[in-house]
Amino acid sequence: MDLFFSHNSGNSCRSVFALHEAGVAWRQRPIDPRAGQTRSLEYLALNPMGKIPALVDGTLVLWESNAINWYIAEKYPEVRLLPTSMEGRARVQRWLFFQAAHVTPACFPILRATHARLQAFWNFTIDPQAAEVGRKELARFLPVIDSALADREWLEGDFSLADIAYAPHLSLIAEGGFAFLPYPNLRGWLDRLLARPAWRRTADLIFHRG
Ligand SMILES: N[C@@H](CCC(=O)N[C@@H](CS)C(=O)NCC(=O)O)C(=O)O
Repeated sequence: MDLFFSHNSGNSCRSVFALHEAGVAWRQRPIDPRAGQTRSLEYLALNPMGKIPALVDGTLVLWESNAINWYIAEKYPEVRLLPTSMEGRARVQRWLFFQAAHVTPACFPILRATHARLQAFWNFTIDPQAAEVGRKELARFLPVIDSALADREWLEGDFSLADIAYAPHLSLIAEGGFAFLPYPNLRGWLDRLLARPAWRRTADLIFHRG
């Protein structure tokens, strides 16, 4: 399996985290968007959006980090990154859609405005008003996660792709100074996520070497 990713990319980070949790062999294919490598004809043939990450496994070419993660979880069921019940898998999917459609888009303008290393790497334009809108959106979304974690360590009881999905962008806004004080269950869960050995290896690869 080859994973094409970029340093300083939260979405790449999500799939690298899943691969590290799975503990399987994969080939690192770092590419640099600043050097136009995501726009090369070779890469656009893998992902016509020119976005990262993308996975190649034999004849399978896959983009969208959560689709990649779902494939990893199904390919290596013994790692148990998904619940075994149909209902449990449906609930994990709900968390993945919630992350991709709501939480991460709200985090983006906040991390653009607050995260110096990512600002420098991606040459972000800072929009304070958009960051404020993001904060208001998160004030609606984060209590949902905080409540879900009131009586459990992980979103669906056992650690799963649902937890993996949120680590990159929540950790990035935390690094930018976002206050999670009103969300103690969420803060504890984020700390548990970031303490996992697979996360530490992931953050080292994605955020500390680019
Ligand atoms: N929903 C996609 C988002 C992928 C994405 O936007 N990746 C960013 C890097 S974090 C990217 O490729 N940015 C460069 C671009 O849009 O050209 C996923 O989860 O894989």
